[in-house]
Amino acid sequence: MAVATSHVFDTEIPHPPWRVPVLGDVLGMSLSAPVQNSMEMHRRLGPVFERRPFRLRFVFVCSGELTAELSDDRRFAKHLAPGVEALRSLGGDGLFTAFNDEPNWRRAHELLTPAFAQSAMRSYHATMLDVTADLLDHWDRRAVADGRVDVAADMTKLTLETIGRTGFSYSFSPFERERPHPFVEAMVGGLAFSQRSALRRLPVVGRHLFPEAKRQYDLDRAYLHRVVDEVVRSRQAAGATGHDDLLELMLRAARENDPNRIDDENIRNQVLTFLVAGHETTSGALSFALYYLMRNPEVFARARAEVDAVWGEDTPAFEQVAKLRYVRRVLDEALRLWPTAPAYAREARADTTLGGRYRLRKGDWVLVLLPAVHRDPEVWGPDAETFDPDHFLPERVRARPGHVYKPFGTGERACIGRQFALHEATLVLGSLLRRFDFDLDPRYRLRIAERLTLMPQGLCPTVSSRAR
Ligand code: MNH
Repeated sequence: MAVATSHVFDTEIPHPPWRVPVLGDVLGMSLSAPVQNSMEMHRRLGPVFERRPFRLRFVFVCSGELTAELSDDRRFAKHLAPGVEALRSLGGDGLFTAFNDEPNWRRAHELLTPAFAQSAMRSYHATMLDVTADLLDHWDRRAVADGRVDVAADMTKLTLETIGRTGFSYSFSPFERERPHPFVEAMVGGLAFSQRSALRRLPVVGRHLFPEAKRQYDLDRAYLHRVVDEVVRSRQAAGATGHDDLLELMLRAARENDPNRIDDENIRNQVLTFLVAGHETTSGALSFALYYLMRNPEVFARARAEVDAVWGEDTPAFEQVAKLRYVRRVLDEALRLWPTAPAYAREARADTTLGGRYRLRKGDWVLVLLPAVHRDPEVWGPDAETFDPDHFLPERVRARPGHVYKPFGTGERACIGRQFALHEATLVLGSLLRRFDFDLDPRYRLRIAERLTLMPQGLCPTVSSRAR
């Protein structure tokens, strides 16, 4: 395929052929699978390329070396790419969607960071165990029925319940429902629509696109706000009753006139942000990890042997979770191949040159396409595409350059929930390995659904009680 180039950032950057007036690079684009579609582009166009749908401009970075350079916080900062900025209609100035210079970002960051320290994780452990037990019960019941489970759906139930209960002492009662909680449906609908809103901002035709969808979006958004307000109100009605969670931190700061206190509207934005950011990505990570475990019997056996050796028959104590070093490497490796938050954007703080070659002016930004970065053969060698948890053996991690593995983003705006997610996911994987055997149809081919995050689609193995 011919490679075309264009002048942007004062530098020639490859772009797909067939660029046409007005529409730009829309030919060959995909609304339903933009990440996988861009990975395909990367294979043809190399480590840096651009796509210009309509008047938007996306420059993709796919190499480890450039990703490391972009991690220099003195030269680059988080940028809200159009897809993330569109989420502000739901998340406002909540942590994930706040602009760097919005005062509520620093206040909420200072206020909530202690809730994600290692010491705080300890206090969530019991709740995480409870929610995991609910999942195990649910799968026990499935195992005596036909055994079929929908991995992604059940992982999503689990992770939403975990953040609901640990963060806000609120239960969605997920395993008592057949269908997803309406919160999840409204969220998925709201997220999908907000992504299309970039198109709705196009001149003239834009606001006429998706009129039905806009009405549904308004309903979804109102519903999400009702749930959040209900979560907050049920707490305020209970008064200060010894809850020790994210919501309590925020409400207490307001009561006690803490310098980092945030107002009611920002609290609402944070609650919604945490309910959304705190579950989809972890659910996907768990689902991909289970997929690879089922497809790699040797890895499965090693992981299970570790759980047996470290946990035995006991309920794992807090400290025993991080001791599952191999299970953790399975997760790291799943998040390498399919980082469930697949991209983030970085902008130049001042005029600069990236990679000694791409001249960026202050404010110019690029997208780091993580699944491509994480498969850079310069960093990962010839087996970059192969699932192998030993990629994360300590000596191999030490031998690699820094800042080339970024599933949780980078710098000050990196994921606040990293420890939380890893503790939860390791605990759940360990528990499942110990309790169940899995049978995945050998004809199943990994398909990946893209919303904001990546998720395996149609992953429905049969589970049975572990053969002893
Ligand atoms: Mn999380 C930011 C990935 C789990 C809450 N998260 C980010 C970013 C990535 C990310 C990447 C940075 C995005 C950017 O630069 O624009 N997060 C993940 C992944 C998992 C995950 C892959 C699970 C696996 N995240 C969680 C959990 C929570 C959470 C769990 C909450 C309990 N994440 C956040 C918040 C931010 C964030 C809040 C925004 C932080 C900030 O900008 O201050």
